This record gives sequence, structure tokens and C-alpha cells, in this order.
Amino acid sequence: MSDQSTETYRHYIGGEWTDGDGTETFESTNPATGDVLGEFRRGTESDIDAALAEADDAEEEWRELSHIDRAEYLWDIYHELRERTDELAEVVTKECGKEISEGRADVIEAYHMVEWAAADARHPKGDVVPSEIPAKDAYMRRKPRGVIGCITPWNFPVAIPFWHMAVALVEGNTVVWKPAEQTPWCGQIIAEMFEDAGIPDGVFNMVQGFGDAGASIVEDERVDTVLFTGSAEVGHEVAEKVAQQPGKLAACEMGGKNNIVVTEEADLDIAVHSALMSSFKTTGQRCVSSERLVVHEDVYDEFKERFVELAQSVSVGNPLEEDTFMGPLIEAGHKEKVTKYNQLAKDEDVNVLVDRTELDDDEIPEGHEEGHWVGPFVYEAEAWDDLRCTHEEVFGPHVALLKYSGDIEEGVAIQNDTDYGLAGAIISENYRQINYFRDNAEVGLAYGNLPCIGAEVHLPFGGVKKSGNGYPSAREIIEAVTERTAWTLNNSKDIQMAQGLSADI
Ligand code: UN1
Repeated sequence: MSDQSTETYRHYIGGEWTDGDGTETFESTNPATGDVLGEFRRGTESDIDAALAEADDAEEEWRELSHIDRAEYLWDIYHELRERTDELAEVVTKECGKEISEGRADVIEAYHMVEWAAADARHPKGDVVPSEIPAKDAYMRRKPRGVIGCITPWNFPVAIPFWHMAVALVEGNTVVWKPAEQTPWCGQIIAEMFEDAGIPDGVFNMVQGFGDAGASIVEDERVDTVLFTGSAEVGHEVAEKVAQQPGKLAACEMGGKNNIVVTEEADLDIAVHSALMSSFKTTGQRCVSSERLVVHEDVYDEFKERFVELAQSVSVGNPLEEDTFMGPLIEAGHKEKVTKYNQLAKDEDVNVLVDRTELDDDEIPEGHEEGHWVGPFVYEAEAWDDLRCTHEEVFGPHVALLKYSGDIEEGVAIQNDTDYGLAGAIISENYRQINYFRDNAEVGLAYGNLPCIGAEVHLPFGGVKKSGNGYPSAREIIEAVTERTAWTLNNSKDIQMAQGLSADI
């Protein structure tokens, strides 16, 4: 697909490009310039139905191939992602607004995921288990679950689709995927890659569209597992709907109100830069972005001074330029939401330290007047327990400084005082404090002396509390896309039973 095309892009169902049943189309626009990047068919319930029928039909033959043969298709995609990294990074940046090094990181994360899944094809897939009876062999064997429905977000438009699909496919499942409506161009390119790799018809299907198409995936009984990464609001709905369908599984990973705890024994260089990366990279639009910095009173003033100075000067601008730190927000509606939260914080009487909600005209690069610009918003709050701004996820560069005193237990208590539990970090040179955080922070991803963004794909990625259930990514995803069979074989001429059961009559 070329830049700013006049063609209307279609769904990929059963190995064919199709307009589908719907008559509507939608546009992808560049959030930094407002330029239209392409026009796409908007999928309907009946397009999802067609895709699921194809996925269902293709399943039997696909699961008969070996893991290693299935992985061959992914190796082709791995090489293509590597060869086209720079070109794809530019597409990611143009379509979702992340600055270019982050666009590149998205593609790199995607090929790491594909590499991991394809290489894993040659690894053991179950367990050999001891038995109480010497003449019995016991195993845990895995089988594909069947059809996997994948609903992915716009903020990692290349990496997260491969989190969902790479292992699912190698394990012998077929997939129906709905890319985020904000990043259909990335969806189109990924579908073209599957086509070029020659994946058998119906094994991979892509339907472009909005939440209604996603809801059809969640509701259809042919879907065995739903993988969802996105907002907590939608994720909880998905989990609830799936829970009402016995036999169906959902693995959902949602957002957070993530914290960085800076103790009195922190290296403040590491602290300030980890906070800056975690709060403002991707313009605060990662589910792992930090919105609360919990700082010990002994280092609070120095941390505040240094952090505020950097937040004031950090560059917001053309994301295609290498020295830009932050690009725009994804869309106008999101800018409205972030602006409202910044206002809400003011209404809640916090002490505002940096307010770049509206950039000055001379900060906005020429030709980018239509971009959804917002800069850092930093505040401190003393009595913050009952504030909405310190508890609700904003998904933007909106960050609170919260002071704590006393021991690390106090800092971690603040970290845990949220309904969410996705990512968190501690900055400290004291191993006892670090270990306390590691063992007691209620998060799925815990970091020491690092930003709380930038997880590697072969680690489990998922949260606790309202941030998620199941792990729709790398290492743990195998649990969501395979069934386990406990297989026990008797090698003696008699029936020998565990638990002292006798077969005598
Ligand atoms: C997300 O936050 O939406 O850990 C996904 C990271 C990336 C993935 C983030 N590997 O920051």
C-alpha cells in the first residue's frame, strides 16, 4: 500500500480481498497533520460472520500441520518485518503519531514476537508428569483451542497484533482479527504480509471496523478464545460477555494508573529520566505509562525541580523527526478527554507545576496545525485520596507528584492505592527497598531502576486487579490459545489405580 492512496482498502477473508457486506467506509488520518492516509471498508456483523465461517472451515487442515510447518509462514513474515523496519516505522508514526524511534520499536517488538513464536515451535509443548503408579505414564498435552478472535489497540498497531496472533497460529488455531479503527493502514500491511507468506486460505482473516465488529467477535459462539488489549472500560465488558458463554475464554489486558516510587536512596538521574520516559513517551498513551510519581520527602524538592524543568522543555512536535520526544495524541476526541482531565485536576485544587495543555503557536511545526497537540501536565497533590485525577486513568501526559514519608512500606502503600495493577517501578540503591517493592507492589510488571515501559516480549505481560485477566501476549499466551489434556497411559497388564482404588471385583 502506498502513502495517501485513492483506493478503498478491503477486508481479507478466506484468502480473498473483499468489500464485505457493509456500504460504509472510514478514513485513516495522520494525527500530526490531519492528512487522510487512506479509505477503508467498515466491517459489519455479517463480515465477521463470513470471516468466522472461513476460520472455522480452515481449522481442521491447519491443525494437522506440524508446529514447525506452521511456523514457516511466520518466519517469512519475520524476515519481511526486519527488511521493511524503517518503512513500516514511518507508517506507524504517520498513522498513530508516536515519534519515529517508537515507531521503529513497535516494528522491532513485532518481529521479536514473531521470532519467539516461530522458534518456540521446536520447543517442548507439554509436561511429562510423575505418576503414583510406576507402570503409568502421565503427561500434560496441549491442543489448539480452535478459532481465536483478536481485538487490538492503535497504540502498538504492529506489535500487539503479533502478540495475539503469532503463538495462536503456531499452536494450530485460526484467527479473525479486527485492527483498531485508528490504525487500519497498519492492519492492511499486516494482512498483505500474511497473503505474501502464502498462509492457507481462512487461517488468517482480517476485518476492518469499529466496536460493533469487535462485539460480534466477542458474541459469536464459533470463537473459542477472545484476546483483547485496550481500554479497561471495553475490556471489562468483553470479559463479562465471555464469562456468560461457557467454554469460551477471554484474555484481556487493559490500562492502569501506574506509579513510579522514588525512595530517599534513589539515584535521582535514573529517577528523573525513568519518570520522563514513562510519563511522556507515546505522549502518555501506553497502558503502562506512569501517571503517579510517588517520591520520598527527603528527595522530593530536588526531584520536583529537575522533573519540572525537563517536563517544561521536553520537545513536542513532528513525530517523524528523530529529536522529537513526544508526538500528538491519537485523535481530537482524545485530546478533549486529556484536556478535561487537566481541567478536572485544577478544579480539584491540585498545585499545577507544568501546564502545556495548549501549545504555543510557535511550538507547532509548520503544516501541523491540524495535529492533536498537547504537552506535559504535571501537578502535586497533598490530600489526594479522594481526587478523581489521581485515581482515574487519563492515557495522556498527565502526571501527579505524590510525596511520602517514612519507610518503603509507605511508598508501596500509595503505589497499591489504585484499582489498577499493570506496571510499576521503584528507583532506589537499597536492595531491601527494592526487594520489598518487588514482593509487595500489586502489579503484573515490576521494574527496578528502570522506566515502567518497554517490556520484552518473552516476559509475561499482563496486570492484576482491574488491569486484566489472562495474558494476551508472548510467554503466557499459550494458556489462552491451547487446551490442556491430562493423558495417562497404563503400561501394565492390570488396571492399577491411584488413590488406592481397587479394580478387584
Ligand atoms: C501498552 O502499554 O499499551 O512494555 C503496550 C511496553 C511495550 C508494550 C506496551 N512493550 O512499553
